[in-house]
Amino acid sequence: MGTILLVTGVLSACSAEDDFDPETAEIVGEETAELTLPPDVPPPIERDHATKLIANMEVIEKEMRLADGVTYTMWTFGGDVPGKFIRAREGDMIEFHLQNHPDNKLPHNIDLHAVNGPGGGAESTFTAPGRETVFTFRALNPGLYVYHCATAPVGMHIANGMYGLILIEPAEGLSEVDEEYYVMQSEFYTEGDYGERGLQPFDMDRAIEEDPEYVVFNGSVGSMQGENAITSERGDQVRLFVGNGGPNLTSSFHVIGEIFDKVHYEGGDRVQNNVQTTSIPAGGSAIVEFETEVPGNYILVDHAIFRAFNKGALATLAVSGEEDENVFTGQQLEQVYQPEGGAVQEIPQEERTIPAAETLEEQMEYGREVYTSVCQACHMQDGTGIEGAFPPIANSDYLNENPDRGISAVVHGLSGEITVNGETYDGVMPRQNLTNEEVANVTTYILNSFDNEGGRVTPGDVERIREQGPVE
Ligand code: HEC
Ligand SMILES: [Cu+2]
Repeated sequence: MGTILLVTGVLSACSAEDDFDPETAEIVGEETAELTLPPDVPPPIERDHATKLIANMEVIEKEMRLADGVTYTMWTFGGDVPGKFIRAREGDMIEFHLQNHPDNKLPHNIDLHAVNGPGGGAESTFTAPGRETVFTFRALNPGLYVYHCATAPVGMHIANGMYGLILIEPAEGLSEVDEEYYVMQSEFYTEGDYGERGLQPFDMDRAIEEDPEYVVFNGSVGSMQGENAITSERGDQVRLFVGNGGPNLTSSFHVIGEIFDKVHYEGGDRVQNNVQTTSIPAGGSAIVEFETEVPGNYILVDHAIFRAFNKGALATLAVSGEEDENVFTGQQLEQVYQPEGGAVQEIPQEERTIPAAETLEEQMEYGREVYTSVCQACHMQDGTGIEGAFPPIANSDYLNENPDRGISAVVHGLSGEITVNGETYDGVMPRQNLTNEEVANVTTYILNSFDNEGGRVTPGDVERIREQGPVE
């Protein structure tokens, strides 16, 4: 008996939060919620009590960038896709104001998955252009929740950008981390194919087929790349609030080169440790946390990988700081591999049997074969590359200014910052193990394709660049 009493005493003493009931917690004071645009997250909540929290969300319909040269009429919560991030605390009484800008054409509403009540607030917030509606809900369940418009046709309102995240922090708060970011995946169904320029209308047939042209993070291709990459310092703890607006696809969310130390899968309380890829359903979320042990660029992808490399689902986390060879060395060796015998030697180039091209036509034909089998994986079939990762060799001012650079990239590899058509790239192109003949053919092929300015490269030119070393 004595023991039982003792145990009970210990349990109730261990945390004042044990008594916390979000449904009856006293509401103290009032404040206006600070909402943020992606990839930013409002600061952690310092309050140790529930409050009346006023959230103002303005719906704005506007034309926005979807990819370079491609725009789309987005319907936004707060002026961006995804919509503004809302951060509240378990037990808060949230007074939600939905404002529909007078210049908008359509009525909208909001269904917050954090709400216990009909439609998640959808019926209470049905708002015509130039009107405002208000409803109040109590944040009873901590977690990371999606919100979205639920006005008919619902799919179309979501497809046009109407989703975002609301975090209800548990009363005891979340653990302290160094960086927090807001990342949300979604798809766009455009009439034009991927990359087709101009203002692209919504394509209902493609949406019904669940066959999007774009799968993106934070509303556009390249939203978090180059200068806009999210950042961290080596040794920091990073927390990503990841949502999936859909409207249709489940995300296989993965960060290349990182392991999630913790995942609050489905945005709930439970934590799974040591996760490589987490599944995030449409209309769902996950909180992922990891330490950035090694500096470098980490690519966020939907590991349904064609979506990443062909539909836009790529973003970059740039980690700065000192290398730590105890965790990761980088390449330590690159040499010829010979199954029999270990001697390091050059592959005798004459022994490789490739046809010698006689004419420009033959060079083009053989060059195309090399391009398709080797270069296309990174520079894409049409030579346009991948924004933020692989530079275009189509209409490339960098290449046309000095075609020797093309030969050099192939025989010596290329790394460090370069500028191609006004965009900066800082990637690594590995040296390609090709014969002089093959290099001559493939560079001739690219110079005479993809709107480049022409030119012809001979095996002799390639030999010269091999001997001369990398071309600036
Ligand atoms: C594994 C991916 C990859 C492959 C395969 C690859 N490249 Fe590259 N390439 C790159 C990257 C990355 C850069 C930019 C390097 C930098 O930022 O310094 C680049 C740069 C270039 C450039 C100069 C920049 C420009 O856009 O004009 C040329 C030309 C080029 N590559 C041609 C080729 C050719 C030809 C092949 C096939 C023989 C090839 N590449 C294969 C990744 C690749
Ligand atoms: Cu809407």
